Amino acid sequence: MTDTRDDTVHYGGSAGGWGSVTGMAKVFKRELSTPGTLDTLMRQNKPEGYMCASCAWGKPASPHSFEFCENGAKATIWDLTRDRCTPDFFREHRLADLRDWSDFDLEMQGRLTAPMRYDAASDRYLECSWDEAFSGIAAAMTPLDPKSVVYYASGKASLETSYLYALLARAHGNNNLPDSSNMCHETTSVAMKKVTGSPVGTCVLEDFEHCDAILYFGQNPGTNSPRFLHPLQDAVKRGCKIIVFNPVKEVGLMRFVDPQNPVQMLTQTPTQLAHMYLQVRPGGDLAAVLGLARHVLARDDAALADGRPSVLDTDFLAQHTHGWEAFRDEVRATAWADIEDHSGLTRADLEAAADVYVAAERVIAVYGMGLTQHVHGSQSIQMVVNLMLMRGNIGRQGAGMNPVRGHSNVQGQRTVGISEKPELVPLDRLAEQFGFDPPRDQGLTTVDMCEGIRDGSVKAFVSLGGNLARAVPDSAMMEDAWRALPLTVFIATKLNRSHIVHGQASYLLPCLARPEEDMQASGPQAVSIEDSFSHISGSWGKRSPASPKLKSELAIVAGIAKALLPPNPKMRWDDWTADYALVRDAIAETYPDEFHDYNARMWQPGGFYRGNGAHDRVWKTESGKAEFTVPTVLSALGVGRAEGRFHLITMRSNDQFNTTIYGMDDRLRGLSGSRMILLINPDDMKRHGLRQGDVVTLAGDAGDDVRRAVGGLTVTPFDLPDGCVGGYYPEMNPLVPLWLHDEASKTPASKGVPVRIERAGGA
Ligand SMILES: Nc1nc2c(c(=O)[nH]1)N[C@H]1C(S)=C(S)[C@@H](COP(=O)(O)OP(=O)(O)OC[C@H]3O[C@@H](n4cnc5c(=O)[nH]c(N)nc54)[C@H](O)[C@@H]3O)O[C@H]1N2
Ligand SMILES: Nc1nc2c(c(=O)[nH]1)N[C@H]1C(S)=C(S)[C@@H](COP(=O)(O)OP(=O)(O)OC[C@H]3O[C@@H](n4cnc5c(=O)[nH]c(N)nc54)[C@H](O)[C@@H]3O)O[C@H]1N2
Ligand SMILES: [Mo]
Repeated sequence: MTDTRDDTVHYGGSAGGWGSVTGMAKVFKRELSTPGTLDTLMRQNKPEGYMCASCAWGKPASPHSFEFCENGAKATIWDLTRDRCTPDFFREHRLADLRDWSDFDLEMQGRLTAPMRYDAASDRYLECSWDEAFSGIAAAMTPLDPKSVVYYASGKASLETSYLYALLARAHGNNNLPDSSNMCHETTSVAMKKVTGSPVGTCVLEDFEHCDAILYFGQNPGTNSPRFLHPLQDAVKRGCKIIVFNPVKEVGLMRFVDPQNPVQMLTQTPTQLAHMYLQVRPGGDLAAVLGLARHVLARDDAALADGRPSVLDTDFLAQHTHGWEAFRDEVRATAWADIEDHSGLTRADLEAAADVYVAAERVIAVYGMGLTQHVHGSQSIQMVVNLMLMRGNIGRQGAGMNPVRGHSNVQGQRTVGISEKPELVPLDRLAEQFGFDPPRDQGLTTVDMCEGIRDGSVKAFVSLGGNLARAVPDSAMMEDAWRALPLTVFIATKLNRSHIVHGQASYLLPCLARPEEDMQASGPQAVSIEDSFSHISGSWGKRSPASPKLKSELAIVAGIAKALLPPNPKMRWDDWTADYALVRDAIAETYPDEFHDYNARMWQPGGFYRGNGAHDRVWKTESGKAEFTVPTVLSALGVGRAEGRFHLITMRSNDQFNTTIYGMDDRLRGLSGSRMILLINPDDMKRHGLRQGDVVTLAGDAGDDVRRAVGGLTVTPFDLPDGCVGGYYPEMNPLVPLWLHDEASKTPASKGVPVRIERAGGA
């Protein structure tokens, strides 16, 4: 494995290790979190414990004694801060002034404590009662066409809340239920569903104990799912080979020191994770995987010529797949020169990677935003499926597709009905269960919603968590549009920019965070969430709430529903709020195959498995088989390469959770002090006459007439393929055109944004 080139910033350390411990301690100290935080951390991701609100990685049945990571701990500590953002704060600050504040400073005010409504006369949020908030929201919404109202969810709220939220939207009369998944793994939901019949990953956590090779595309576990490093380390120690495809040399995929292993901590001898690290061009995975497939075919030809058995799983191909011949012929017809050009990788490297694939009995393909956030992201995912099908690597132990989900319950929200796609929801059953007529038309995705906010067809926006003003593409251009909305409603734990870029009428409704005790009429309530492996676990909050005026997310959703909807004895909003077990009974009635005996099974160690057709080789596709697909392109980029154009990768630092910025460090990439940086290859710097420390502007180069720019970026040499640059999300979001999204799912193409570099005083 080659190490990072020495003329770039680099971090010589490893993921995990002492760095992760000090990273945690820093936030812990600054946040002066409430007593009992340590107890919460000890119960994190344990059976009968508290399920971390950071990422969606699986919860093992036999957890480590510290089954949490640096970033999971940061997320918990961030929720349990002592700081409070009370109505007094708004007495001191008009919203116009807060528009100049950074994301970091806004959230640093601490937990929101009381319901508030926007007062235009004073340009402030003023405290109101919960009843005033609910009746005010209902009064503002009632005159609106229900189709002009959007119910967005950021993927954190529990299954119970999410189910009721989706019911609220449908009973109100729309399927406008986009969620953060629309900017994230919607590509998976659409692409995987089409070819495997399952919209989610096909693996379970135990598969990592049996795989011989892992193909690892565009996911950064060191930062985004650090608990994954343990199964990866164990797999490597068993002899499993990991082949990484990523334009960025992520330390988390190279070296890991297990903070739970005293010997490794004291000796600081890391486990080398990646067997090969291939710095593919952004969007080049499609060509790279096609190259692997081409070499697998060559190996098969050679085997058959020598009278050896086929290297393909011919029985599987015959019994379980559709479209094989067309795919095979396309692969044979594709020239290596094109594969090398689009992937940026050499034929020799791709052949070596393909040999690892062929030698492995069982292979898992892991992926994240590096595949999903491209214009042809769906085709990249389907190309990986093609390769996996060639050797029957889906639907058996130790093999399968493993998309790593983001928010802790983002997959679960889709499972229980938060979807703008009515065909994915059992509407007939809901109609029968609740005696109403659910709308049947397509709802709005996040991108559709942004377009609707811009053209005025969307009138009201309800946000169950999240910070869309910052998370969406074209964020600068969107800000004026948000402010023209007649109504915005935010259910949130902390103040963020979306609340400041509010509609003409606006409500800010503070909720409990998951570690906090949720006391209702029947006693304390647990909630449940679904992880990336389709396992559902219960979670108890035990800490005392940040303020006595907080309500649970579920109670807030029920409060809005009761005020807005006509009475319906089958929609038992009060009973549901009093006892969440009744909500779980309703979920089990809607989805009996997956959620039967829900209230008992949610406490099973490791969670209960809700099942997955493709995992059992039951293909719920059009042909009833797993589908091979023939790609129409060789690169996932929507706007191709050209002289002077770079493709921007928008990245997460190790010190953020999406739009929540914990600090200015990106420890694992050896960067610190500022997020306004432009990462660029030293050869490209030379070619463009740039020096380290120059301050430049990035300008959009997508070919439309819109001026998009982000200035004040410090040039920082970094080990990247030529022709691409890196910068942080959400600071770079003004550069992502709203129309640049995955062709099938509309997931914004945040990893392949066409830009040009401008120097002060012009281009
Ligand atoms: N601490 C922390 N944890 C998080 C989050 C967080 O912000 N902070 N966010 C959560 C959420 S919502 C999500 S969705 C996940 C996101 O987790 P990831 O899926 O890991 O997402 P990113 O960090 O955006 O990008 C992943 C990787 O893709 C690489 N990449 C970029 N372009 C390409 C490409 O064209 N091809 C390939 N092969 N690789 C490419 C980048 O270099 C990066 O290493 O993490 C979740 N967990
Ligand atoms: N350029 C670019 N854009 C991207 C991405 C990218 O990689 N590049 N990634 C995309 C992805 S993968 C995602 S998932 C989206 C994320 O988009 P969102 O999910 O909309 O954003 P978050 O930053 O996760 O939301 C943070 C806010 O949620 C609120 N919050 C936190 N905890 C809770 C809670 O328990 N309950 C409630 N009600 N509120 C809470 C707080 O007020 C906090 O400020 O961004 C997308 N945008
Ligand atoms: Mo995400």
